[in-house]
Amino acid sequence: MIWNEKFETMSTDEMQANQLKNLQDTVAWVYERVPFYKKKLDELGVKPQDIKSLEDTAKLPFTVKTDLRDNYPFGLCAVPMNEVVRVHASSGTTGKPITGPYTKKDLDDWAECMARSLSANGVKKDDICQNAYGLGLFTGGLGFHQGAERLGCTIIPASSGMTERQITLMKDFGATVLLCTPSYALTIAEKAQELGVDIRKLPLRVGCFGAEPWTVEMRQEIEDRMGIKAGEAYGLTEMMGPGVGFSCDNQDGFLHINEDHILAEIIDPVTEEVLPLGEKGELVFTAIQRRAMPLLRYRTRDITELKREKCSCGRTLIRMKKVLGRSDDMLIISGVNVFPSQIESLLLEVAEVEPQYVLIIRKKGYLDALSVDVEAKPEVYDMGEEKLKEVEKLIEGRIRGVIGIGVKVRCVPPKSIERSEGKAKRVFDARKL
Ligand code: DLL
Repeated sequence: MIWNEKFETMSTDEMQANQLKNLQDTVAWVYERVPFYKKKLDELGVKPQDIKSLEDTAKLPFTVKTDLRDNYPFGLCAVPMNEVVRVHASSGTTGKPITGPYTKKDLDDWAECMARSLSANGVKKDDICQNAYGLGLFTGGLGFHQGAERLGCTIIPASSGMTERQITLMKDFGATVLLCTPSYALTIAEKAQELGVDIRKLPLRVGCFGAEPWTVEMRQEIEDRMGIKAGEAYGLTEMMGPGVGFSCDNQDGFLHINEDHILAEIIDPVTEEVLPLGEKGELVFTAIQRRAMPLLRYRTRDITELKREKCSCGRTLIRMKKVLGRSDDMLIISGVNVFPSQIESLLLEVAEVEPQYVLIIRKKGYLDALSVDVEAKPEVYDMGEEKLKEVEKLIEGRIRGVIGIGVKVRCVPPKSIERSEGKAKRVFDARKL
């Protein structure tokens, strides 16, 4: 269902006129209130009144992750703290976390964006939503909570973890919707099987998964194991959290962007030139309605492409292709660029293994060596070494044939790879250890 007919099906001309006005207001807003942006704009000789068309976005400075770190925690905040009603933060594996402050209106807008996202994934007022995204500083938990609340759903704020309890809740409360990361959905599916609970026979019917890259093959695997339709949410703390992009009935690997709130561009990550629709590059966002911390031209590092065609679902909102990797996740193995998602797709086609894997990069002399540890299915593992060798060779051959690199594959025992409760960590770079 379309939550907001007006904005989700608006003509492009009207949308762009609306975006321009909000962009102009936002540039003036940060110019007057955020010394970091005043300095950057002054250095470029750009005044807010120079933004006369959407193409003028290209005149604005970029914002990068280190700018957020350098201004930690609230240096980029455009409102006094007494107008900030909530702060989220991303955990960040290295360095300081990224903070996301919100005004009351920012929270209201976020709930609207989340309601659109859930609604497009097929969630309705009568649904019982089990929210297994981490509730806390992470934007996933409260972001989905507010969206489901706006829709009028019944919410089970389970948060992530305690997987056995998730299954008990799902069963006892009759959850119809599961909200969590795709890797956690797999963990839940596996635990249910262990406990002898067939999720396909429960009332669960929809999942809204996101916060990490996952392939179409992984989506199908989760749909099969749980007997549900798996929708997708995309977003980042720097913009608001989830609610930036969402899938619809047309599961064609593209996600709609709430472009009345978030202006999207694709740039060449090296030359920083804006690329036309349909070309692949780095996604750059400007928050054009946010008041507490509207970022200009934030470089996400996520690699994708945009397209603007009316979707069969009726929405006119611009679409981004499903993100399968970040520029900083890209592995360069013997000069070949490899995204972990390419390997995931291939592994999921092999019936003898589980969708549980890790990639390990080591230095072998002067060369980089990639190895893939993947769990064998229990019945395959029990067949013994010879069978495992055969499966390893099969996967090595597929990876060589499709991606063009030589890798060492190891079929490891069932349940030997750590299960995810949030964002899965699947790449270990032993060169940096
Ligand atoms: O992951 C927000 C979120 C929560 C999105 C729940 C969807 C669901 P961060 O922790 O700041 O925010 O991480 C943002 O995660 O730049 C992408 O690289 C990645 N990411 C998020 N959603 C997807 C997705 C949340 N659907 C970073 N597919 C982003 C691929 C995703 N990558």
